Amino acid sequence: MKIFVLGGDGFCGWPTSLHLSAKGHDVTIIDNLSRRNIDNELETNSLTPIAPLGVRLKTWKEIAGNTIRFVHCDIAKEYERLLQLISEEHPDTFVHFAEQRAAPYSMKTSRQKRYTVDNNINATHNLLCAVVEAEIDPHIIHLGTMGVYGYGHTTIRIPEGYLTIKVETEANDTVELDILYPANPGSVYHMTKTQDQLMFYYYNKNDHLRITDLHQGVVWGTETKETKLDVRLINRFDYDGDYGTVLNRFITQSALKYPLTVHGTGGQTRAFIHIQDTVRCIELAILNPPAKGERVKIYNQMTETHKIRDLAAMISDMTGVPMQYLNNPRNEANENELYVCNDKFLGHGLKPITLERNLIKEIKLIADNYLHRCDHTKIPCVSFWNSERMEKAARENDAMVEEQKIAHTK
Ligand code: NAD
Ligand code: USQ
Repeated sequence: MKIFVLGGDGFCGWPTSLHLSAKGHDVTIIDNLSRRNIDNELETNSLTPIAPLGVRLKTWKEIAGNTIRFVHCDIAKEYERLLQLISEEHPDTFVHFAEQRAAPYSMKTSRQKRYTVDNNINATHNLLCAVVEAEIDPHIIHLGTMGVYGYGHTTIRIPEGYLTIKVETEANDTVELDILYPANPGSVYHMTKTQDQLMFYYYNKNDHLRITDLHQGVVWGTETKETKLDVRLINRFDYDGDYGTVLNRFITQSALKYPLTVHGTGGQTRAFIHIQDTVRCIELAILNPPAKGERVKIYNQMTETHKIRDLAAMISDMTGVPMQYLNNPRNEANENELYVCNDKFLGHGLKPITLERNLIKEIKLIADNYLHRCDHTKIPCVSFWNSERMEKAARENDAMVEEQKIAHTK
């Protein structure tokens, strides 16, 4: 299959590109390298030493004998270029990762809020629009988020995208409707993903585009089967306060013996998936495309749920590194339950990598190889969802953070 991987230089996109190429697909990466530029802007870096994309591709050719092509293109801004590529190449499948994906980054200031909206909404819309204009019928797979459902106190098991509801009619009987699960974004970033859903709904209805939307949980881990083959293929691993996701941050912190940074009570429940399972799920989605005329196919791409404080306690028990409870910079519920339906991927044969059995391996990988690259000053989360959160943290947290820093350097 000819596959375009949009955002193929990123944390999920790079291992996916390698895996699809290893399976014999003809892969082209389209990326504007904006993620690498944001590292420069934030003066931070991946904990793992990621090679320039040209080196990554040359290494893959050396090792696997396969060519992955690269096109530098900003799909949110360079519509004509994207259209030309699609019209000339006629890809069978698109895997669309090309968005600004960090919630804290999207909440920093009006500049990052506006960038996230401009980039993510235009990237998705340009892709849909170009596919229609090129008059082709590919399968479009998008990486969405579990965060579109929100994190209320619900005891409902979250269905895969659609909710069946019963509504009373004017004639006093009831009709059953399948609607998109009500959107409840928790950040500007998550809001763009809820907007993506509507664009998919519309282009599927109007232009019969075949679309799969993967509502993915928090991804953890570093390496996959292919990225392990050579150090120049290594995947990125973010640990900083903006891009580091919670479990990868806890893995880094425990290796550093830096008290684990639990926001609020840690009663937030989230869904998780290992990066190797991400790659496998995308392959399964490619192998199971929707039929022409079928509504947008939605999968919940996650394998387990945990409360943040339970994860921190699990790692603390394994490593002896204490936990610290910090004022939560985010405007989110202190406690929530989360029950998620993920039957579709399990039905396609996914065998999940479990957190309990693999955490120690990840901690050891980081501790043994990359800790010297960590800049401790980049660990605190300094993006606040609103001014009340910022003021409260400034009043109560600073002293605590200072104490932790001192304890850590002793
Ligand atoms: P990432 O930031 O590492 O990768 C995104 C890639 O897209 C980068 O290489 C970036 O340069 C590129 N990109 C961004 N905007 C672009 C544009 N306008 N044109 C071309 N390229 C562009 O992010 P990731 O962690 O790999 O996430 C990939 C996707 O998966 C995102 O859409 C994200 O919302 C989703 N997702 C990620 C996670 C996670 O925990 N990492 C969880 C759920 C969903
Ligand atoms: N958290 C901590 N301590 C930390 C960092 C985070 O307690 O040091 C908490 C946060 O407050 C939040 C939870 O952990 O309650 C998850 O935060 P996160 O940064 O791991 O994940 P999130 O911001 O939700 O975003 C990540 C990805 C995003 C993806 C999303 C999937 O960056 O691209 O869409 O996970 S989901 O969470 O299911 O919406």
